[in-house]
Amino acid sequence: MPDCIFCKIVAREIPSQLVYEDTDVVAFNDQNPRAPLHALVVPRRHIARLADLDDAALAGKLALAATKVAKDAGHGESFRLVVNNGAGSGQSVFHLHFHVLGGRPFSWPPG
Ligand code: DGP
Repeated sequence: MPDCIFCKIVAREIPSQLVYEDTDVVAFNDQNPRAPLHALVVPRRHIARLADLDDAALAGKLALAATKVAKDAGHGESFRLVVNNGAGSGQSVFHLHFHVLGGRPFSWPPG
């Protein structure tokens, strides 16, 4: 997707701090971290929103990659995954991404 910032990160056209990659999934640090660990786990192929994801295997790979990122950062026992789906939920980049947050306490319910 030509104008997608996360497609450009996946393609290494713009720099990021990669923390994980495999054939289907890439994870990199968020540029505006909200916790000591704040990484974004994305599919390599462009999928705009979670609601557009229809590949169960890829969904599992994203979840497993997110867990690995948390564990590798030393937060495997306490971390949070967030997916904003749609502008009304706070999604600002329309390439599916799981936020992986860790390293501080989290309140519930989220804001
Ligand atoms: P969301 O609001 O759920 O769509 O989250 C988008 C996140 O993407 C937000 O936390 C900031 C991050 N972000 C936006 N542009 C870039 C970028 O160019 N590089 C990196 N590393 N993160 C970005």
